[in-house]
Amino acid sequence: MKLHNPDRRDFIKKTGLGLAGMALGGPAVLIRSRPQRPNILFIMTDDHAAHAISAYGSRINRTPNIDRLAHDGMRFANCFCVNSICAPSRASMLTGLYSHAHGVIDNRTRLDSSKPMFPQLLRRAGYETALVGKWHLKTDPTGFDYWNVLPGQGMYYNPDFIEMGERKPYTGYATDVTTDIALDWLERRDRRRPFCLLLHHKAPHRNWMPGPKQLHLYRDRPIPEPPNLFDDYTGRGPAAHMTKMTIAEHMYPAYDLKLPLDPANEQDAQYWQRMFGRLNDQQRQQWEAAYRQENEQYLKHPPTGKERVRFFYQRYIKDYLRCVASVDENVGRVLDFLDEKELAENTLVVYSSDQGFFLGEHGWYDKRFMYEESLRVPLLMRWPGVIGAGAMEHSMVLNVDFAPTILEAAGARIPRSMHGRSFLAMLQGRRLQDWRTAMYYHYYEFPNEHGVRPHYGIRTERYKLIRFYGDIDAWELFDLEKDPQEMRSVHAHPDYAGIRDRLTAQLYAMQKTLGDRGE
Ligand code: SGN
Ligand code: CA
Repeated sequence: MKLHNPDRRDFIKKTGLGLAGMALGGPAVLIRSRPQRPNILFIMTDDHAAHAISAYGSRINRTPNIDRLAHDGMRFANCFCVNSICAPSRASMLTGLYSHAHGVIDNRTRLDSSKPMFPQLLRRAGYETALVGKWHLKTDPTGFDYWNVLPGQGMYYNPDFIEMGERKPYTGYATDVTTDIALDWLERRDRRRPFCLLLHHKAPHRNWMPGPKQLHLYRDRPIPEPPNLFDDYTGRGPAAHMTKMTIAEHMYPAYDLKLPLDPANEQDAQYWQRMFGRLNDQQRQQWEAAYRQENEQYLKHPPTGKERVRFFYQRYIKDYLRCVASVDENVGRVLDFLDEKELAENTLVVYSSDQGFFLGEHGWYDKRFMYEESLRVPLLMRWPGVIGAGAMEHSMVLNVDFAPTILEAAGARIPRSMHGRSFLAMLQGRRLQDWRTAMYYHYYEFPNEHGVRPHYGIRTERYKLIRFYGDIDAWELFDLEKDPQEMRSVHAHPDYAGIRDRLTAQLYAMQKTLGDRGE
């Protein structure tokens, strides 16, 4: 790395950073010798899959602002969640614990606020803390000097927020409004203390309503389809066959696909009215202008068979990516703000999502499964002077590691009870000798609207073993090197008997160590 920027050189002198890592090869890494406590800006989105970020090699969109974090910081190629659903993931990030230990095993259970959580620990250590946007943990947020959150899942248009217990309506698009509130708090914050801001977007969660500025994006541009859009689930056990999350069969025409409303479809009408009812006249006009022509075409010549699925996929993915584009634009606003206020140098910026998402792979939307698209979460971290620009990390990190890592970066104590482990050393370009080479996963919510069976499993660098339970009892084993799309379970294959037995024993051992029940 060339230190051609005089401001940067000054900064390094000022903060007592030593130059190290030149001998490591690859991007040079600057290691702090006397760390100054960084500000923490944790941007999180809802259901943003890594494969819809260009820094992760997306085939379907560009995210130039999110990519700035990868360009100037570190991209984690193998970051996974431990239970691919919203509330449990959020609780894991806050507490550093697996679901069974923090208690939020599904979206229905409440968070036990007495568990230590990193924002509250930072606050005790002298940070000013704030939370803006999606929360979804039912109980009021604790450990924040300021909080302003969306009730439940929140609304895309003209959303209500709950500011420190008081419900207030806002005008505008959720991603813009959430960013406005966050920037406003940054302006007003106590400058004598480092800050920790959790900026948590609703987007790009279902029902994928684009903002007014993005309504025409991708208009005449078809988005490439995943190769397994027409997966018929042969080669998998019963769980994949039993889902209710296919683009072909399980989307509401109006609510999900923005097709003209059929009042006879009462459920769809009710869902859609709840969302569309929020728009003001001007927003409605913009909205209708965006979908009108294509909808008229659709009604005149409704596609059938595979063409119908293709049309639905285009509708779904374009709206999803439009929501992502607004997130990207707003990430740019926040990064520009940090630059303008000269905060960028001493702020650790984290970008992640509560889980991954299926973007048509296996014919699906939604998440929940331990399959790759849903298990993997994006993780980008920028901390100038500590993380080398353009760095990439392949070690397996988990969302339960976020809390201990952030606490260590802030020089705060990490509670021993946390399951996760700090990977701060990786940010500094150092290897952690005894880092994990396998991870444990457990998804519990059942019954659920997408018919995904509860399951637990283990993923190593090469293999994934899953056991589905509930009203079924089925195992799957994937060789991710030979079958990265997880199309063919080799659980019963004689060549894999040894691996299967070894992984089964390892899975049960991990379950025991973590203290999780089987089913
Ligand atoms: C809602 C969605 C589901 C989604 C869950 C969980 N349905 O219930 O499709 O799986 O949230 O998402 S909707 O009809 O209300 O849009 S999570 O990210 O909050 O866990
Ligand atoms: Ca989510």
